[in-house]
Amino acid sequence: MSETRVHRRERGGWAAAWMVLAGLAAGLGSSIPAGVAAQDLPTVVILSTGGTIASVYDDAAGGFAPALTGEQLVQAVPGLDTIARVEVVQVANVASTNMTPALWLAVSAAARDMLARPDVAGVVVTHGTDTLEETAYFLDLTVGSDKPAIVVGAQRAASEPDADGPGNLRDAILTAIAPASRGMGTLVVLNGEIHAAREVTKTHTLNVDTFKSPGFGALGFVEPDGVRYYRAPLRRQHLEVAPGARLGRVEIVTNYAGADGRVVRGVLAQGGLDGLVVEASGVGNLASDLFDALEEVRAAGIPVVITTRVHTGRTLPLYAGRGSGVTLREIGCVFADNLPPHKARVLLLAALQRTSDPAEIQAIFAR
Ligand code: DAS
Repeated sequence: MSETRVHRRERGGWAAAWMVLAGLAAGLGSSIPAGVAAQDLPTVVILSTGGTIASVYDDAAGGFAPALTGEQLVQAVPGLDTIARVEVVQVANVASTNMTPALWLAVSAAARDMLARPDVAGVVVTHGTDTLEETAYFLDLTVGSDKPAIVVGAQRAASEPDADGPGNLRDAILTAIAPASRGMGTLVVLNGEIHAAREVTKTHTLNVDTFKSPGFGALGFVEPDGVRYYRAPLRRQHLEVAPGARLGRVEIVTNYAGADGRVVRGVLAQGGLDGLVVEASGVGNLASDLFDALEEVRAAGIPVVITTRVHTGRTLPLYAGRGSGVTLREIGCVFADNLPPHKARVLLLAALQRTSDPAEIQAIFAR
């Protein structure tokens, strides 16, 4: 069934459009050189992990589920053989809601190994969109190569007539081989936009125009004549995380009207907590009762990181009163700058490999 549906999309004229694009790009100095022999084309390694980009409709289950391999995703992109030599590594085939820190480590190690090969220009990670930005940020922190790692997904499953996966995958490969992508770290490419891993977030549940960098905008675009950048990410850092590392247990809790700290006390009582990320309100303020519970977490020596449920802007100790930013600073909480809770958790997990000292963790969040 999947084959039939994928081929139905190809018959829809995408292949013809691709030939026009490839021809245009060949003459306009993009990453598609004219008249280059196949063996001289850049090599891109696809690390396939699943997600909607690899999903087809499962009649028995009544919904979409990952089914296609990385090889099948590559085969659905017409004309790839004129721009890159593509190799595929199947790392997983899961919905990205089932990505785990252990899988992040596996993807990061594979990316590092592949980028260390002199013949590899870049890697492309195919991924579900739900947690794509977490994996992308982990890779940005840990891969440590000048060559790009591109993370790509799709909003329409491969079995749909308007599947956006093949076009997005083509754009991701073009971005991976573009010389201008060097030094940009891990990039997220969907819907023709190129975003920095630290800044990008999914903003719409269904629309194909979903990955945005609120407050900042895209770094660049994949256009008919090639990849074009307008700015570079400044807030990048490398944290060494060994492939066999044990990433700790870091939970996320949220502030809301009437938050009384019961969830925090429950998490603390279970034991084994290595860190806590709090999704505060506004510039970083909490209900007083939630603050009381956080004092217990801090008294146990566990790092606490303050983020906000507001979509743009940073957290800062600005207000006084029990639960305010000033009191959170007094008990040794770390302020996450403008990272959202799920990315603050990624950074905290990586930082905890080096230290659990709040001052040192604060310095890492300030970079
Ligand atoms: N199936 C979801 C996921 O794997 C959604 C998607 O990929 O767009 O994240």
